[in-house]
Amino acid sequence: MEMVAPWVRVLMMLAMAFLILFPASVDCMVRHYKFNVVMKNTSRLCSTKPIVTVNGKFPGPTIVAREDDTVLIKVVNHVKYNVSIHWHGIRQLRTGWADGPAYITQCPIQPGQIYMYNFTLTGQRGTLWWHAHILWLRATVHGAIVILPKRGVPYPFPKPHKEAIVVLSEWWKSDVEAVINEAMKSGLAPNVSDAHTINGYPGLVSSCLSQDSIYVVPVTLFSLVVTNRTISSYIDYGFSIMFFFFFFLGGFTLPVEAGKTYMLRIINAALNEELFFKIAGHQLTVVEVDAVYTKPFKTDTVLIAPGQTTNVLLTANRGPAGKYLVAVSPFMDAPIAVDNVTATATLHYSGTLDHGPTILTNPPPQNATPVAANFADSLRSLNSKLYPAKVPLKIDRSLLFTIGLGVNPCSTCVNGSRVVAGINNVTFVMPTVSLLQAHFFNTSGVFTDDFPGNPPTQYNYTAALQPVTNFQTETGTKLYRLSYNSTVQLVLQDTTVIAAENHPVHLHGFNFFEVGRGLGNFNPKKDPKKFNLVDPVERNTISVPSGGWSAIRFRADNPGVWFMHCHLEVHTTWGLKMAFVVDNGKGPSESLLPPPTDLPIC
Ligand SMILES: *[C@@H]1O[C@H](CO)[C@@H](O)[C@H](O)[C@H]1NC(C)=O
Ligand SMILES: *[C@@H]1O[C@H](CO)[C@@H](O)[C@H](O)[C@H]1NC(C)=O
Ligand SMILES: *[C@@H]1O[C@H](CO)[C@@H](O)[C@H](O)[C@H]1NC(C)=O
Ligand SMILES: *[C@@H]1O[C@H](CO)[C@@H](O)[C@H](O)[C@H]1NC(C)=O
Ligand SMILES: *[C@@H]1O[C@H](CO)[C@@H](O)[C@H](O)[C@H]1NC(C)=O
Ligand SMILES: [Cu+2]
Repeated sequence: MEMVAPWVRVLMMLAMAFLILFPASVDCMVRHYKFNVVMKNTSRLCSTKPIVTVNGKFPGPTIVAREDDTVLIKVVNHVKYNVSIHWHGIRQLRTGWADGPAYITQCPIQPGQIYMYNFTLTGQRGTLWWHAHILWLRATVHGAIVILPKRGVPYPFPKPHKEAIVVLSEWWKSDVEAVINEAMKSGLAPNVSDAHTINGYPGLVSSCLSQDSIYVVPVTLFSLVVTNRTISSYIDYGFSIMFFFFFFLGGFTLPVEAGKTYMLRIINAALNEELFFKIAGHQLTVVEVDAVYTKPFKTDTVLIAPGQTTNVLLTANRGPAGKYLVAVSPFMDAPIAVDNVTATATLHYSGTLDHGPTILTNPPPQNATPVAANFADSLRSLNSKLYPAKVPLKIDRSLLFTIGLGVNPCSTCVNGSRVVAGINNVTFVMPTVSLLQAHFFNTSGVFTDDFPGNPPTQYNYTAALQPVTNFQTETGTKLYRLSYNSTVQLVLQDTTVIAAENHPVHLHGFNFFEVGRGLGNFNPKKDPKKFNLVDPVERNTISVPSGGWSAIRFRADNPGVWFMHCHLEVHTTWGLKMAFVVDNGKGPSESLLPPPTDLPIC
């Protein structure tokens, strides 16, 4: 037997003690977390500002649980803003009250108030994440959710030596709420961010080189919160994932040992930018996206859109020593301004001198459409016996939604007009009470269920030039009603109104299969013949290609009100959003549960 440190032995003994004390009962447990939403002065890019955080951390704490566990998160709002938190990608079967988007499934948690999110993890395993779902607070209010497989169930790939969470984000030197408020007033696009971050740090950004001083702060990647089971879950997770990271102020460092394989759980928490992720000299093997296993495939570049998560295996096969650059850069293949600053981190082989050279890599060009398309085309569901792809084959509802920008009159705006966005020419208007409450209590006057299932007028959606007559949108709080368990095919069609752009569309409450994608206008006669109905990728957020379309399918087996929106925050703000209302079924477990007693009121 290998020599183990005394503290490891102590932990092992404690683990055994717990197994004796809590036999089998640990099969599915209740995990308690407390999220204090607090301001925290934070310095990046040589300047300091107060940011909204959970528990003073940026990125916020990681939630760790197993499939079948129930998670209770008590959110306490200590800031001046209204707050709500979304558990991005969690199915929330019958528990829409815990989904989180403000004014969709709940009223906001007002300053001084508390709300307990209560949900069970069913049929999902992998990486998801949580983020604020109100205003632009998710810029700094976000963190990882790790769903481990059920106890004793292995990953469908070789067990990695260690795991690490890699949260990608954007940083503005200005107050983020001031950035979007300024844009809403002018009717123009908001300022792009000043840098991207990897686990909170931009790395070597030339505009700020005074941060070379190295601070080494060991930080555990997961924070297990005070609970009666703290120690058991610590051990439970600790053995598989205990992993210390070192934050250098000059950037984030990922320590590896030559010959070992690591799993990176990558999350794009950026507000407005799709990102490329690359590590110099190393191939990555994609094994899971959005908490669904994929057929493993090797790539040197990962494309990840806001809202998406991607697990990759990284084999440290370049040793025995060396330092390799990790680069995160934007993907934008439309004439739209983005933050073009590359964030950097370092892959550091153990035994390498800190001051040695780092092997560099060039990020793909910003407009590298082929790199992006190649990545998207490589994704396939694992579709194994244990993890089948249950693609709906018979379709009850076939929908076509155009997604894109528009321009509406605005007398107080800079140009007398404002940029808006919409779906099927509807710019969604947020209600002042929650849609789920209005649905559950049958309150009239909050929404209508006449969202158009097809574009109200047909035109060449992807024409090089759009006539000005296509610019204006209609406004309203319109929902699309689905009966329980109906199967839906939804074609998301980008438009070239103002400009074609790649939109990462996120559906709450469901996973869907992307059965097809293409450029130009969707052809309902020809394109379905090429659909992949065997092993299409299953996920919760899909990047619709710029000037193209993506066809998704899902089964409406989750009663409630489910938001669907572009996960570029600027487009959501401009109105690229709608919701599905899914009626109750007839069976005993086919209806929405009643609201919890502490549900915030408006
Ligand atoms: C942040 O710093 C300012 C100026 O030093 C101070 O007034 C404020 O109280 C600090 N805020 C927090 C949340 O620590
Ligand atoms: C969480 O919700 C379940 C129903 O889904 C309920 O039985 C349980 O009491 C709730 N727990 C708390 C702490 O509210
Ligand atoms: C946005 O950028 C403009 C031009 O650089 C600057 O004048 C303005 O102050 C910025 N707005 C915010 C909120 O930082
Ligand atoms: C911890 O256990 C005690 C006694 O069993 C119980 O009263 C308390 O509510 C539990 N706390 C949590 C956070 O579950
Ligand atoms: C917070 O939410 C409540 C309920 O919707 C609303 O009345 C209030 O105006 C909001 N506060 C702010 C500062 O927006
Ligand atoms: Cu979301």
